[in-house]
Amino acid sequence: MIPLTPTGFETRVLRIPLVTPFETSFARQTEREVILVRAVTQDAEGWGECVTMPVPLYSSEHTEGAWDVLHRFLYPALLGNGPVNPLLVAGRLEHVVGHRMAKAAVELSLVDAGLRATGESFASFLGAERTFVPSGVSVGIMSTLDELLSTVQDYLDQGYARIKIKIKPGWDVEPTRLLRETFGDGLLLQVDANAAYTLADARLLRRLDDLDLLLIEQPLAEDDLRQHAELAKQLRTPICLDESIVSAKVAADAIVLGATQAINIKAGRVGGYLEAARIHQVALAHGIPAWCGGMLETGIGRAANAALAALPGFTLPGDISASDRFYAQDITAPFVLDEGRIAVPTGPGLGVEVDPVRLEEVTVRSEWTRAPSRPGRTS
Ligand code: OSB
Ligand code: MG
Repeated sequence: MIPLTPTGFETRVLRIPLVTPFETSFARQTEREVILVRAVTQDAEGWGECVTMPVPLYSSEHTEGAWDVLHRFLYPALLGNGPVNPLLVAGRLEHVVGHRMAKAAVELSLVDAGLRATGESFASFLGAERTFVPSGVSVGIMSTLDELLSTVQDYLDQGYARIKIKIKPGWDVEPTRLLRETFGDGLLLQVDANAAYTLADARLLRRLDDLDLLLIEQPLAEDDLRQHAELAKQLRTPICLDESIVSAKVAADAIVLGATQAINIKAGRVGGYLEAARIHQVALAHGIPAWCGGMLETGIGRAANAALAALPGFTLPGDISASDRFYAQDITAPFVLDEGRIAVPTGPGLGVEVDPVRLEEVTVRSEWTRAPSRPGRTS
């Protein structure tokens, strides 16, 4: 990829209303607060999405923290230091510990700019082998079983290829069994606990074993690798780690330990799409199925996810739903379902354009950071 000289970054906090509240074991969301990064370089502009939430409940990152780290530590490492190879951005930011979601957004904005400069699509750059990816949907915790049934029925009518329901203690075996009994053996079904259980719940979780689930996602805490390996010995249902997998290194450790039999790959959680692609290689090499997770992305992150999910090792349907699953109006043209699939963008870079009017409507905070003027120059 061509080296770029970044001249500035525009950072925006967006708040976009959700079409329906989204409840997980850790939070109930009615809007998506997200950070959008625009890189301006001498050759082209590019976009990145920082998938932090306003509260540090899914992971340790959150909006205000990411905003601070972007402005005080990440942008200064890239501005005023000459050309930057977008593929080496992660290395330039490595001295900052953690803050992977913020790093992922910066890297994506420069990779997008680099690809737009040469006209190559992100999918082609990553080595995508598919033009469409199967679309799964993540269904939040509901207040009643009836509401769950009608919601899932509606998604199936729309053509979604796979259903994932969020579970927590008190909302686990019963709703999952009801879905299996109602929709039959053909339904591709999985559950996501977002770390809501402990190893002491093994007996309860074993009751999911006869429901023929594709997998159970992140039953235990983020740092419970060994305990996930213990739990795996007691379950037939494959365990799929999400929160725990923060790098390719941890992915390899988790696989070898027997802690994970499938992997949810999210670029934000692991520090960028390049690390995400490496995790996919690790999974492929071990014969472990991988799939692309989601963080209620806008059209920017959704476009990037579709490209990532088109790599050959993404063998299970991802959480890449149509835009209208979350948003009545997105900041790009919406992604739509086509026979249960999403089309992978083919245009330069991420292949989607941000609608400036909609962007302005949903922006609650914005700031420009420019490269410092070079010392020694008078004009
Ligand atoms: O655990 O996969 C998760 C959303 C926010 C935080 C964590 C998770 C999720 C989802 C939604 O499940 C996936 C999507 O974007 O469709
Ligand atoms: Mg998850």
